[in-house]
Amino acid sequence: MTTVLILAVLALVAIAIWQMTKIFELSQLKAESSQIANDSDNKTNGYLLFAFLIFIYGITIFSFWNYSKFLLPEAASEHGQDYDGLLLVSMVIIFIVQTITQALLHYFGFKYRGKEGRKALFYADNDRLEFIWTIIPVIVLAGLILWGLYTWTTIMDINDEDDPIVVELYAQQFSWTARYAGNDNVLGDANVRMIDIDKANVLGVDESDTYAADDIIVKEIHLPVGRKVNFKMRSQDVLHSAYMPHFRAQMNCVPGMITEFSFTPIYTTEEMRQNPDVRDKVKRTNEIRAERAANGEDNSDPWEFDYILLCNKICGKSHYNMQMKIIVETQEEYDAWMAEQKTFAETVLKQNTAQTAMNTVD
Ligand SMILES: [Cu+2]
Repeated sequence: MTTVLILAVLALVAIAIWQMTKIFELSQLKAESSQIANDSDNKTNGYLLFAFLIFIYGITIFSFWNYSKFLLPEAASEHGQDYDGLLLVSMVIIFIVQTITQALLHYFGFKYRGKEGRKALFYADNDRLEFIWTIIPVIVLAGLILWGLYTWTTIMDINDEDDPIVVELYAQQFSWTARYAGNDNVLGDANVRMIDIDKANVLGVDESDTYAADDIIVKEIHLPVGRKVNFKMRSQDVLHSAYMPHFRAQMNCVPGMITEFSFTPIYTTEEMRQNPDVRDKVKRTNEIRAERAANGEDNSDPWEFDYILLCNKICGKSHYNMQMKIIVETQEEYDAWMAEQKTFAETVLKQNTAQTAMNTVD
């Protein structure tokens, strides 16, 4: 921050000096005014245009070369592939059009630069030209928009086809909790007003709702590969946003309402760890971490790739801490994990029964 301020002050001082020298020059009243551009000024500006063109092409190539590796790896969900395809085509079109139009713009700026005795041509209009440069963007943009709308409606069409697993994502400052709908695959009713900390009913699940008994509350999401998941998001306090970047999924979590997102994971965590881009990223990160370890700094444990759920709304001081691991595995591994989990009936409700029994004894 201090560096930015110092730079800003230096820039302002430089501008002030420049302006003062200009005032000084003007006060020197010469016969030939230096304020009117002559041929040599125009030529210099013409060449500067080319220099700027080379600069923007150069910085584009530099950015591609240096920063492409920071992009997300291949999408790990079915719809994510369509989403990436749409983005890629849009970016390629923008890139080509930008490269060509910038070259033309700068070239003509140079070619028709001011020259002693040269007069601008008065050219009213050309219907044919205007038609061409209107119709081409119209067709391209209409195509992209229609394709985008189709992709959007397909992604956002959340339905119960193909027997999806129902999982609730519960957001609160500053953690995530997931609730599986259990054997009946129906989530029990829940409301923040029913939160009962004494009974450890932290999600406010309705204890009298029979659908709630087999719900499973966890702090780590496991998903079987190839099976559709319908997520239902809730928030306890402020706006949060459930963001699962590798699955190209994001949905706001809004207090007082249930929002939804659905996707089908297509690669297990193990498979994704073998992805060349992921391996490269893990390798780079661990090189940095090894260096930190050598210097005895924090955050130096070797890192292993895992899918992740993040909060993507600045929801408070510890917002950065809101994350939960997602493990995509085979159906067998998922079933084995699920069998180990305790249901709402086995945890909160059982505690209730014990409490009531104790109260009766009293
Ligand atoms: Cu948050």
